[in-house]
Amino acid sequence: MVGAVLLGSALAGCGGGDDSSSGSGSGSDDKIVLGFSQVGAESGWRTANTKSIQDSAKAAGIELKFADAQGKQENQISAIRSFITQKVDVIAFSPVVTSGWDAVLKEAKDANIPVILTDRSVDSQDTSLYVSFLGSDFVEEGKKAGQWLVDQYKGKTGTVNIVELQGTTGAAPAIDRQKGFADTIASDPNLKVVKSQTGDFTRAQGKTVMETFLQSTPKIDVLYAHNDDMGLGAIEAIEAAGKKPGTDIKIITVDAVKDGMTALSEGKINYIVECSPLLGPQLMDIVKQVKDGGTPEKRILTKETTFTQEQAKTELPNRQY
Ligand code: GYE
Repeated sequence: MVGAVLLGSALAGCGGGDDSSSGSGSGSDDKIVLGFSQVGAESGWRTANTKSIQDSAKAAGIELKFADAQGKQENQISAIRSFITQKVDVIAFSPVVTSGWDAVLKEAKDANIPVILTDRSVDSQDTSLYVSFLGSDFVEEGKKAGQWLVDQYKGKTGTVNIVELQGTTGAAPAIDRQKGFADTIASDPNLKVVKSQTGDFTRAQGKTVMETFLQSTPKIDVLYAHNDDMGLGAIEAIEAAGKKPGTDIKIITVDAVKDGMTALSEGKINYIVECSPLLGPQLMDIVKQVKDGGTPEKRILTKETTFTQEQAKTELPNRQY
């Protein structure tokens, strides 16, 4: 991505953009109305993200119209249409999958309502359909997960059988976390992904799919799960199969929510790549900037780290989510 910036410096410039929206100027005492369409409540990450958005809207004095799409794109499209009808000032949403948004985004544009992508991206060629995209670099997360594995097996011989629990099919974090990981482990021909299937980012699906992996694949050395929740579900399946998670099967996950960090500190997970759900405060800053006629950066990245088992023990007491 060209022109990506890290948070902090991202919101500095306030251009005198061509503000054609109504309500700016004299009526500026009025509360900004933000319509937000959330993916659902599929994971600990999502719950923390929802709370962050609700809390920070309140703190910023922004009126939030919040819609939970229960994992369905059609619900997100209707929510966005309803926000357009209600003439909200700004629309933000976390697109469940990357494709299929052009029509509704054009409707918002024609109605002069700016749209901010939060957390996940869309594959629209016309990038003027949204003003900014705030969220993590998921390819980078996949690379970090892969690099840890490459380092673990450096100089060792023998095939390493990896199973992968993918996120929601067609979702940006599933596509990108798979790609970053695959590209990185390609440097070691011993590292082989033998099974890869979606667990839809949920604990229940993570467990079910891991059960089938365990049945079909006698030798599993490593599990790479695209989020903590699927990894936690898989841990239950591994224990039920009489194996020791973290020892018999090494586990790498993404997110670093409290439950994931707890399992990491207990030795059941081996490595977690952080993905921060606390996007609310930055989102409210962008909303205000857009409402004031400013031009936010097109791509705003969240700053993230990684955790080993030792680091998880130190970090756990401070974890907010
Ligand atoms: O990693 C997963 C959630 O889009 C980054 O969605 C988010 C992902 C997160 O369900 O736990």
